Amino acid sequence: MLKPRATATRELISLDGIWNFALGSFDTETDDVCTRLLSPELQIPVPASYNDIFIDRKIREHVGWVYYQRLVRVPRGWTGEKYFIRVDAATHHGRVFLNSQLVTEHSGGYTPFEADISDLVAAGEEFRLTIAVSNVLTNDTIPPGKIETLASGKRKQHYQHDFYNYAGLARSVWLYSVPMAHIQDVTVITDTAQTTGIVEYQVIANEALPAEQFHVSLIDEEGQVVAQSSGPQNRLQVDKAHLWQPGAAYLYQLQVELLRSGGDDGVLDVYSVATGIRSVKVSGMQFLINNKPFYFTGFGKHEDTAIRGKGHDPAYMVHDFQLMNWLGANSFRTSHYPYAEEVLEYADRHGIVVIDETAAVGLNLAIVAGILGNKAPPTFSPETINEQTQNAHKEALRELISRDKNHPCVVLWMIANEPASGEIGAEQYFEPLVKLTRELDPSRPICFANMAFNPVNRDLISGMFDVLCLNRYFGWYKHTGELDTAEEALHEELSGWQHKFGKPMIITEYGADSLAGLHAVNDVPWSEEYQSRLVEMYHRVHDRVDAVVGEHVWNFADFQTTSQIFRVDGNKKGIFTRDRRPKAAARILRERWSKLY
Ligand code: GCB
Repeated sequence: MLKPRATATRELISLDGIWNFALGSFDTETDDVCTRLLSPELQIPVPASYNDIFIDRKIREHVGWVYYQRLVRVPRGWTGEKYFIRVDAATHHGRVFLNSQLVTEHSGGYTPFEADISDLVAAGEEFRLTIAVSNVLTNDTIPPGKIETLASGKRKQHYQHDFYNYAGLARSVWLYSVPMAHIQDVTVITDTAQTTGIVEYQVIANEALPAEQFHVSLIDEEGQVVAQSSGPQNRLQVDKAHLWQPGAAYLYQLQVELLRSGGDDGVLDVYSVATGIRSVKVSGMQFLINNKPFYFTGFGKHEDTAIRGKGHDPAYMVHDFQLMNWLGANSFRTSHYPYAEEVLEYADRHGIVVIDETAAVGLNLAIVAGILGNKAPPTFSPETINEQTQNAHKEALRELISRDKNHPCVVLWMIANEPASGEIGAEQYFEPLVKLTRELDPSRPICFANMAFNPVNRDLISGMFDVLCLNRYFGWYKHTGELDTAEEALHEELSGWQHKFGKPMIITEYGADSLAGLHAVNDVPWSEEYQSRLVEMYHRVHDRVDAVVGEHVWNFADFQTTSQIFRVDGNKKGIFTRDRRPKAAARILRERWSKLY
């Protein structure tokens, strides 16, 4: 699905701003809110999660549907065009109503969807746009969850991940136009052969058009056309190409034109895709970008800030990238869901490498049970993670790859975080997902994040993946306060994985909670010093294990979680506080990463 853009043939109107807002019930079927005018008593900014905007527990902890509404006018010049409402994300289910009519619905809280409204409202007319959003998570959704009805009748949402279930319209909403005959999709795959850049493209139009009506130009950063071609698919070659390099991005524009038929001048439609020429490969124990070994330094992140929750905010986005750059971080992971497309565009532009993750977090019933000291039910069963979950997971993969396939920054797909990879049923669950991911994108390696309960002798699925990604908390959840023992245990474990698989390994999570301002001379967990010493301990081990090709600290910044006795106003494993002030460990990372690469 192409990101909407204003071009010579397309127009784009942002619907961000203040919308009317209301709580709905658990089930929209019984609600008539979408068919009437909402009072402006409660108003809300878009984009933002709704939970922390109001001073009202009922809204913060609401389980079910909420409604967003505003008036929208279709520009009068759009007669003869096609136009769409596009929602960048509705977490986790969205239903779009035009006046009283349902025009589209979508499940999956972090990928876009749209509705063609050209036949429903004429150019120049105004309509009432209502978007119903539900935050409910069940075994049919990704991520999964479960609803409990408390004795009081209140519904409580449970889920197997720790970050807070922020919901609403956390990304932009758009109204945009395209010409009647238009470009529907573009796929770009790049490679390198010595100094030559190779760009393969495929264009899909919404109507069958002869090949000569497709015209493609590759334009460099100086505006010079460096290669041209016709036809809906082809292969372009660029001599002495400027490669997209980590830390040194170079972006060509792949400009696609649909020409008018009959040879008369002019175009039906035009759309450009920012294209970084680079190659990604796994070879032995190395991860190669442009045939050079790459070592990942950086973080698992969250889209999380005070008040806006998961609302996209360009000021925070740029500041976060500045802080990562200050530390010498060259990469990050979109833990634990696809991030706003603007984040990937920025990473493309600035040469930051991305591990792109689906929202498949919490496919593991042993973690929560383990924390509560209960016996865990099986993760994979008809009553728990089942065929419906797997179908939702497949859809999540399709939508992630369809949205992000053209970003040069994305070098690795992460298809799940910490699933029960050692339990019966894991292979049957993951095999079809691995196959699907490889069919959807044969050009990138794939991985999942393995957790400590499934070490090398218990894990059943790592053989299917190209890169081993390990989340490990030695010195924190295990061997707490005992860094010497933790160091030995970590080294032994990583050596075991290297010995068995001989594949590149990224430590995709390591870290410790620390309360900013808490200091201690001894190894006192929660102090800034302990967090610092723990990351130093990991670094010593990473440097001793050849297969380790990267380290992502958990987490970039402190973030909000559900209420738990081992979280203090959220997860405090940030190297920065939630308002982005550095803790002591920032210095350790800066020293190491800015020298390393
Ligand atoms: C993990 C999870 C991450 C948690 C983290 C923690 O393994 O992948 O989502 O936030 O541990 O701090 O417990």
